[in-house]
Amino acid sequence: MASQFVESIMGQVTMRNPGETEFHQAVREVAESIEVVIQKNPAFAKMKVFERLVEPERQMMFRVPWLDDKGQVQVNRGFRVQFSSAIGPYKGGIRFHPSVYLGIIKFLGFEQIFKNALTTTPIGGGKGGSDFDPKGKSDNEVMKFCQSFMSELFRHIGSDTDVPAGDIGVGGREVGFMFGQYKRLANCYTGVLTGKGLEWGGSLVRTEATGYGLVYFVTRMLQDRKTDWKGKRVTVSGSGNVAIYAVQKIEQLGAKCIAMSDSNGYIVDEAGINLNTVKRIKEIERGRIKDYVGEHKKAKYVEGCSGIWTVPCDIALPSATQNEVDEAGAKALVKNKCIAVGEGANMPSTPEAIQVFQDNGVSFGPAKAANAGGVATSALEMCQNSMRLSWTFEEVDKRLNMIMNAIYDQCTQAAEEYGMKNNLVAGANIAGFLKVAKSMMAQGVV
Ligand code: NDP
Ligand code: 2IT
Repeated sequence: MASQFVESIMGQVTMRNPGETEFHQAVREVAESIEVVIQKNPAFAKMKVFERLVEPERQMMFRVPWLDDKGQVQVNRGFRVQFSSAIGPYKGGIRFHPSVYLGIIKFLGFEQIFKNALTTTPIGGGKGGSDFDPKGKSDNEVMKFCQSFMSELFRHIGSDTDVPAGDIGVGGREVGFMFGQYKRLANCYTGVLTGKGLEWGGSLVRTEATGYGLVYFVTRMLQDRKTDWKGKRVTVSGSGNVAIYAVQKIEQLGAKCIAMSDSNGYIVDEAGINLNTVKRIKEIERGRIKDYVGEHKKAKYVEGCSGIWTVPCDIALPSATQNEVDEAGAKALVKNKCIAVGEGANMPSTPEAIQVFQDNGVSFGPAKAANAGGVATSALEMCQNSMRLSWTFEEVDKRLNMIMNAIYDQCTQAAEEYGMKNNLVAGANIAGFLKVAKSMMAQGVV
């Protein structure tokens, strides 16, 4: 039964943001978790802290015109939602994918507020993107698009204002093109984007950070079950930045990845997926996961990506996109005795799927906490840029590991304090919210 607080918030949010279903989903989950906090702290209710948080501080939508290789004019739509600057400059990635619309950017920006608060670093929440599809585009077209996108975005961002980074469809190549255009327009060399190349202000470990951080977080979940990665069979959906480096780290810790996917289908390799092949296909050739079976004859390819959850595994790391694990997928994982799910992607599990995991004793690490290693290392990149120096790989990796452990501790402690022991969804939402809420209370009605 939904409470009056949740229903009143959702009434407002759905009325003001019609049709933005992913945003509604993200807000509902946080509202349900933090209701107990509001009850305990009437001042938060009086000062309408949560009602303010669900309204972005500022949102931009803009035209992105560019010329393709045939000389034809193309028009895309660009977005940047600056959600909350309560604890630091807006911070969050940029997504280029044809499915992007305001509702997706808002769900991502909203979640980013609490994720960033959990990282222990001083960064606010924001997100951006475009419905541009980099797939099948030449480098020249991607550059033209990125330059046009930044020609509008540059006036809204800055190293102490809003610091974008990568997300789906935005990696080192795109960050490079956007940075080049920013620098030219602003006449200023600052760490305005993270995920930069190592030669021009990037941080070691940022490429690996989300996947590594996810694995560090799930390590703690496994420790709580008195087990570890050794000998575990792991399914990792997606085959992009997050998925690849999660697989690299689990292999180092003695587990084996048996299935990966892209938006067309999934591969199963019982011998353990050969990560070098996947890296070459995805990072260099920009090919499809299907290409893998051409080189590894014992592996099989299945068309359609949702069936990946029916592959028996001990641990699942959904690392592709939102709502990729539904109730049926969750039930298949439970049936096959999966013991832990760590979310590498943002909001990959539907509310029904999360319920299935929680009802069946599957350890569940929610995205806001489990995938925060990427943005946390972005904050470390900002720190190094401000100091104009660079730390070693070991130094950054050590800090990332400490941060993921600190996030885990905050989540478990908040869950326990508010009577929901072991519920990391509630713990993450509560701990993230408390930090932001206290800052908002101190800063007055803004
Ligand atoms: P990439 O673009 O590197 O890879 C995305 C992967 O997910 C690809 O394999 C892609 O397949 C697949 N995918 C994307 N959209 C869909 C879809 N609609 N249906 C099925 N599969 C899809 O992105 P990242 O690895 O960076 O991001 C993956 C997830 O992790 C996202 O949810 C992102 O928000 C989240 N995340 C990323 C962070 C980062 O630092 N990069 C940090 C924290 C979270 P295909 O090639 O077919 O499109
Ligand atoms: O969802 C995320 O946390 C990211 N895409 C990373 C954001 C960042 O600013 O590094």
